[in-house]
Amino acid sequence: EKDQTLLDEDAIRRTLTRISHEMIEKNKGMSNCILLGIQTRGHPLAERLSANIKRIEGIDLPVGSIDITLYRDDLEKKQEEPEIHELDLPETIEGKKIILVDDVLYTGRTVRAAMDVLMDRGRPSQIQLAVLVDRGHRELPIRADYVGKNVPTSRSELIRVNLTDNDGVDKVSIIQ
Ligand code: 3GP
Ligand code: 5GP
Ligand code: MG
Repeated sequence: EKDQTLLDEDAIRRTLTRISHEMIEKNKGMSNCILLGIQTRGHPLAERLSANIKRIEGIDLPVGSIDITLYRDDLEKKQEEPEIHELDLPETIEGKKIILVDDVLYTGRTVRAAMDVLMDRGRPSQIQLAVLVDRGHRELPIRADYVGKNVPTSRSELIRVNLTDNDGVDKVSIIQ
């Protein structure tokens, strides 16, 4: 197993700081926004972005989480509905801007399923997407508004995302 570090602790912190500034600029101050972390590791990332935005802009952004099993409608040609294990919304999403946060963006199917659920639960005014790593290989016309790092990968490579909250260390690496 070959393991190459892409982002260390400092790089992750700086990347999240940069994305926080991008969010504040794009949303002109962030009023009416909700951060929604995709479990597992999207959730602590959303909490960190919220803390950054509090520090920079002085605004308390609500953070929710969504736990979703990977949507696969191409698995052995079997239709599979996205399985939502949990949706924790801090408040009504009606008219709100929802910013989805995930660790890795790959085919785009997880994000698509998350968007489906949100549209069922109300009418957000806008949905945006932030990811720590975009590893390519999209199977749907989905792109992120905020990207920590673009990492061209082969399908057999794997991005390992370690966050202190789950893994005791902050580190992103690529595994061959
Ligand atoms: P996460 O829950 O923090 O996102 O899906 C469980 C874990 O397996 C994920 O952690 C993710 O880090 C890892 N993982 C690696 N490759 C894949 C993949 O192709 N699909 C999914 N769903 N998870 C993957
Ligand atoms: P997608 O639905 O875009 O194919 O995959 C996105 C989800 O799968 C993310 O929640 C992410 O955690 C997980 N995922 C896909 N590929 C990888 C990968 O290489 N590394 C990690 N850590 N997660 C991945
Ligand atoms: Mg994830």
